Formats: sequence, structure tokens, C-alpha cells
Amino acid sequence: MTGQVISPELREWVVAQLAAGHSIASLRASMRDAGWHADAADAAFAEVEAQSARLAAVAPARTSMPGPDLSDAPLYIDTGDRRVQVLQTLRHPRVVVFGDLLSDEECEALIQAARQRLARSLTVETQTGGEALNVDRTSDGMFFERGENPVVACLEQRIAALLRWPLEFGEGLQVLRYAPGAQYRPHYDYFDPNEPGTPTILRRGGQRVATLVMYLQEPELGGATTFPDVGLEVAPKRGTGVFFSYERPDPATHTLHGGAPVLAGEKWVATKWLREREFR
Ligand code: PD2
Ligand code: ZN
Repeated sequence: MTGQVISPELREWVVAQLAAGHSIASLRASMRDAGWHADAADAAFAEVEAQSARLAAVAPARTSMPGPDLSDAPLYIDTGDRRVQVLQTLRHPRVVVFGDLLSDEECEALIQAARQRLARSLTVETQTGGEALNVDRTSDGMFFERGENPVVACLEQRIAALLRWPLEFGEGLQVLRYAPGAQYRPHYDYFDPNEPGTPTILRRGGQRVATLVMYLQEPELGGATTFPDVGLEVAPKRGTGVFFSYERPDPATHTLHGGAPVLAGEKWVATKWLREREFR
């Protein structure tokens, strides 16, 4: 042993250099130039590695998020089976409005398949991990199984390609019908980490990290999807979808959103929630 002590400052320096993309070999050379013995440098690397393994076990770092590839500011995204329009984007929070995401025929098929299975909407109850009637949501709703019918399966593949997120990480599609007067008061789609039922919910695929709300039938008046923190309102136009993502289950993501009251006509939406991991 050299007797050289690995101080917290040295450990932090190693972490920062590795995060900046420097190789272990180049760090070893810098440390040697600064008078460190090779075995002291190796001990520092081993400590840093052990610490990052401990951290990863407690809270795995999120390496990626769902979302479209907007790197070259596309007007359209080809999902393999459809040319989807990119109509509007917002960076903070990340919101993307897509046009022509579904055909009229697909919207109609989803409505017809969902209609006979509608019940007053339940939301996941974070108090207990079960489901409960929620006065904040006055729509009627149902869930499809993933891949339940060809239209659902085709749409799920399109969404996986568009948002670059494995199909298996998605919950089953939810369909909601809002009659006149119905609304969905502002809420967050992630599960509140402080609620006692949340650990039970998270066993199935971890947290929600993103939402895609797709409009299947537009009302005559009202029914926008609102983001009160940023003053954004998305008109519920048939075939259009609004995507938003949230890296942490925290209001600081500014992803508070709601469904404004429908003032005339009926609004139908399909929602796809994306989880961190495979949802079984
Ligand atoms: O229907 C909507 O506009 C809406 C608004 C807020 C849907 C959801 N949330 C949802 O399904 O989570
Ligand atoms: Zn929502």
C-alpha cells in the first residue's frame, strides 16, 4: 500500500471527470502526473464504481425517455404505416401535438368497440393501489387489453415507433367518453410517491413517464386538454393527439393537465400511458 488517502474531493473529481467523458486511462495518467501512485488511483476508481453500483440499486438513473425524434425539426414523422404531422412542440414541459395520428376509420372503430363496455370512469386509487370512482372525472371509460383487436394492435405499433418506446412498456389503451358538462379536473398522470398505495401500483412496470391523449371524436364546443401551469390548451380535433412526458413524479415537471368541460356534443378520447418498464 502507498499510504495515500482517497479524499472525498478526489472521489468527486473522478466522478466529474468520468461524467465529462474522460477515460479511466487518461485519469490514471493525470493522477500519476499529480504524484498519485497507480494502486491509489485504482483504489479511487474501485470506490467510485462501488458507489455508483450502490446508487443504481436504490434509484436506477433514467437513461432515456419516450418521445419523437425532433432533432431535425421534422414537419412529418413516418411511423412505418402512417405519415404523422408534427403540429406544435413545447420544450418545458415537453409537449408535442400530432396531427393525422389516426384515420377517421380508426377513430370510429375504437369508439364502436369501446361503446358497449363503457362504465363510469375509475382512476387508480393511490391510497390503496386499487381503483375507485373519482368525482374529479365525470367521463365514462374502459380499457382495452394491449393488442386486443387489429385496430388497437396497429395503433400501439404506430405509437411505439412514433415515441420510440417499447410497445410492452405501454398500458392498455383507455377510452373515455365525455357527455355535455363532463370534464377531467387538472391532475398529474404519474403516481404520487407519497401515497401509501403507490408502491403496489409501481410493481407493474414502474412509474408512468409519458401520456398520449388521442381525440377520437370532437365535441361541438369545449373539451380542450389544458395545461394550466403553462397556459396551453389543445383543441380536441379528431385524429389529433397530444403527447407529454415527465421525468420525475413531481409537480416541478409542470405537467398538470385537465380536460375542460364539454359544452356541447360528445368528446371521445383514447389515452396511452407509458411506463418506465414492461407493463404486464
Ligand atoms: O380527455 C382529456 O382531455 C384528458 C385530460 C387530462 C385526458 C386525460 N387527462 C387522461 O386521460 O389522463
Ligand atoms: Zn391525465
